[in-house]
Amino acid sequence: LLIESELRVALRELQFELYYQPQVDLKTGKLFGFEALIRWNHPERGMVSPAIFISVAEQSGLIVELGEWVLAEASMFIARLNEKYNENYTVAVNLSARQFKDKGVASVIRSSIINARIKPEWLDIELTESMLMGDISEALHQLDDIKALGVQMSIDDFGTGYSSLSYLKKFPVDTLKVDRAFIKDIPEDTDDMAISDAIIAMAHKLKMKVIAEGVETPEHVEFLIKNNCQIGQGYLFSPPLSEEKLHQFIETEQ
Ligand code: G
Ligand code: G
Ligand code: MN
Ligand code: NA
Repeated sequence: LLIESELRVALRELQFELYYQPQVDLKTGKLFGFEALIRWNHPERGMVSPAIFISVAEQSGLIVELGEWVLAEASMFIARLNEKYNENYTVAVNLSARQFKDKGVASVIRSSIINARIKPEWLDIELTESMLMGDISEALHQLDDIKALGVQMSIDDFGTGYSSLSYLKKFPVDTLKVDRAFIKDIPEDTDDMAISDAIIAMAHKLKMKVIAEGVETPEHVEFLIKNNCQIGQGYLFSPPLSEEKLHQFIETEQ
């Protein structure tokens, strides 16, 4: 596989970059945190989307090394940022299924926290529902090991996978991220509004925060505020940005 050997070179030559997408408090507009999203700055092909290379990295096992780089980089980023602005912003990092299964994942996360000298709660680990199903007791073990570090944990793309609601309450998860599939057709699609409303209400009853993904219009915001969703992420506020562009965003918006 060409892309696999290219990925090895890319790791060695640091052709990767993290972009950060702002997450905002929907009522106040105040910045809450960021999601880190990897980009591959390929010398010939330009910016390559993770949608193309993450699965190759997973299959080849390179994701473990790449994931370590992402965790280290995101941790150093949030250290710089919170120092500069004297804030407690969070940075969410996507974990892949293969990384999550790796026995060493908690110690990798711990090393990133220690090296960057950050508060563990500044780091938010994003998992998907499918990663938590299968061997539930094994998943719970991993979750508890990671949670013991003091980081936050989120379930990404919530509602699109098939997790069992009976396990949801057992997972030490702080936040549900409502998948943008349920947001995009609001306010036209009344079924999507019913589902989003139900997810938000359930999350709150389970004492979890909710982040709506794919917030693109003022109508989305209006619906989410009305239904008590505190935080949103999407193109209405900002696309994922390079660290340099992010400083401009913070200094002009906040
Ligand atoms: O940023 P966006 O374009 O296109 O991301 C596409 C997909 O890649 C998303 O599903 C996102 O979760 C995933 N992704 C982005 N960055 C990372 C990363 O650092 N690790 C993993 N495992 N997935 C990522
Ligand atoms: O799968 P995950 O939720 O980790 O990845 C987030 C993905 O959603 C990234 O590819 C990011 O670029 C993309 N994204 C972020 N905001 C929006 C938005 O408002 N609309 C759409 N269509 N995609 C978005
Ligand atoms: Mn995500
Ligand atoms: Na998502």
